[in-house]
Amino acid sequence: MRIVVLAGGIGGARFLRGLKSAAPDADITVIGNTGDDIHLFGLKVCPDLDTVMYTLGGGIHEEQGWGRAGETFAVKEELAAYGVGPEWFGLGDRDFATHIVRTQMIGAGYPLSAVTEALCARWQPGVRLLPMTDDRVETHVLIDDPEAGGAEGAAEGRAPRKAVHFQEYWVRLRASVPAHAVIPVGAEQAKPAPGVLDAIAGADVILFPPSNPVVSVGTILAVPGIREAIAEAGVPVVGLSPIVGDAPVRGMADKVLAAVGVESTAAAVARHYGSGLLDGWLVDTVDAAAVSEVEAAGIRCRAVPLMMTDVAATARMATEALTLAEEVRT
Ligand code: FO1
Repeated sequence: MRIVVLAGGIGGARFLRGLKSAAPDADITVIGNTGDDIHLFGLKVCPDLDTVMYTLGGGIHEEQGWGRAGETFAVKEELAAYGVGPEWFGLGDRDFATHIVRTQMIGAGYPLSAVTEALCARWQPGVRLLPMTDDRVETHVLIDDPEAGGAEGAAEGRAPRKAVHFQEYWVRLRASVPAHAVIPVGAEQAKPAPGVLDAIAGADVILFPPSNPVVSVGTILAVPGIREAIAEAGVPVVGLSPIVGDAPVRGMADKVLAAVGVESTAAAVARHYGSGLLDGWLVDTVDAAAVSEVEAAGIRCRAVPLMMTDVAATARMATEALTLAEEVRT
């Protein structure tokens, strides 16, 4: 069975670990979000690609869900000693090696897809990991400009706003201020990476894991051609809600959902994707009341446990998603 998964960071990577366990013989292609990418210290950092690669390759810092296990921070400390920032983004020594290899290969003319394939040759994640595009896309978030009157100024609607890089919004600001817009800068000019459209066209099933529907799955869908390819693939598309009991299981999906006018509920996210894209949607058992609302939107829905407490629980979720896919397959 050929499965295509649109994955963001931590939630997507953890789901993939369960999917591999539930479908060990499946041919899994992951289309990874690159909108979180950031250029620091002259290096290109790809958080979501690295989280998938490290998690499935066995190198992840398990509690954090990002970065490498067994990290040291000598380089980060030396950079700080030189007064070279930013200090708010925790890059470890082992992780730096990944960004050095990536940046060196890109500098030699290799596209990000080839670089990702080369890095995965070491990590053997057991899936084909494709960046959504080889072109540069970086998500920015529009916030109230704290230097210009901040939130109270905004109350009168007069404070100017400014765009900050997604990583600054999420890591430095801890998503603590309202996001007025989320802009995947460069998405309109981006092209799907080699292999992406072929993988979608050749899929038997397409899954949206419990990744952030705006800044992860949403960013992948913003690359021209990808949303259309999925809608026209003619195979079941099944998603798993990242929102459980009206709150994101992890991260700050509610902050960016508000930015795009979507309420933080399992049903609202399904409607946000739409029945033109989704054939099936899994909500957690605490959201069982949402099933009828989702079905009314033309999307088959089932309530099952969605907490990825361990690989076995996640494998059960993946099995439920694949089962629902077979039910909706016309
Ligand atoms: N997340 C944090 O909350 N704090 C960090 O210092 C941090 C550093 C970091 C370094 C490399 C990397 O690949 C990811 C990192 N992340 C950090 C996570 C990252 O912000 C998110 O994983 C994704 O961008 C969103 O899924």
